[in-house]
Amino acid sequence: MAPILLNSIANEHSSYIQQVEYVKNPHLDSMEEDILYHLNLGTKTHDLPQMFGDVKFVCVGGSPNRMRSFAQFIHEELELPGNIADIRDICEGTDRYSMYKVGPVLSISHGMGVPSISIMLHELIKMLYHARCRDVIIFRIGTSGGIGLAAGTVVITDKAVDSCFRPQFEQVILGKVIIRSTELDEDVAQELLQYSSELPDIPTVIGNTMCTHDFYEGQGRLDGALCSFSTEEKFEYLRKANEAGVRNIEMESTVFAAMCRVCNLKAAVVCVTLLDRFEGDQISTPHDALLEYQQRPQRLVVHFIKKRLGLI
Ligand code: R2B
Ligand code: URA
Repeated sequence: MAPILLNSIANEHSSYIQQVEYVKNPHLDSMEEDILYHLNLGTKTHDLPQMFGDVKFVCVGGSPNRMRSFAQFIHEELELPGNIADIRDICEGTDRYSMYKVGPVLSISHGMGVPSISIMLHELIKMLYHARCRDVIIFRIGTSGGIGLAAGTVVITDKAVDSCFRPQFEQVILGKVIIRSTELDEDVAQELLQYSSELPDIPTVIGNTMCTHDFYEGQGRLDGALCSFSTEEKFEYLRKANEAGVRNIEMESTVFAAMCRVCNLKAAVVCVTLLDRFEGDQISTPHDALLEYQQRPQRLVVHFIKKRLGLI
């Protein structure tokens, strides 16, 4: 089946250019009500413009607990009034995702892997549209496996690439393979890199991020329940990835980049490496070190937000 290339997105952008930004779906306008099922929100049950109209920064990450801690951290850093214990999970009626709002920042969990983040993004992007948000920047803050980098290094994604090192996301729609570009916002990435130099205890690089559909064999690990390749083949693959500019591996960046690009949302991916895949497969880093590493992308993004808000 020949894939259909939507890379230049000419169709997707121009045919609905009159439509309010962010959503790219002509069918939405004819719906009387939009139920954002997995977020437990809806256009008839919630006043979305009132709840979310002032959102300017959206941060998404895999784990619900990490995104709650991030919301509390933001609350402290922005010196917002009120108690952090009062920050409530807006999606508490469902256990699919968690969402917290602190001032102009939204913190949402997306679970693991492409299908999970993609469902969340469809509903989040529609929510931003219904809430009439403008000029939003979205960040994925997460963890990853490094390629030739010391554990704890933060990687700002230049290009999100697939398992064959191509900057694209393939999806089967109506039985046809559709390809979308995974380019991220270059200016936001450069600005993040520049601010990282003001945080000297956070080693940061910019590079390509490979997104896979599996943590074990899909990332060339030898320690899964099954493994169909040799140690030499694993290292050859990692070497090739390194040559293609890949600096880290995770499981959501391509669909995140592709959907945000089509929907006109400025997006960046900032992930910390938990290990160097040239040195091993198992994540044996001590728990406390892992916790500190996971705060690094959060600290960099908070620094960015404070700069943008003119607080520092
Ligand atoms: C990073 O970490 C998770 C797997 O452990 C996955 O969601 C990802 O992208
Ligand atoms: N997340 C991944 O997807 N891979 C790793 O190696 C570590 C975290």
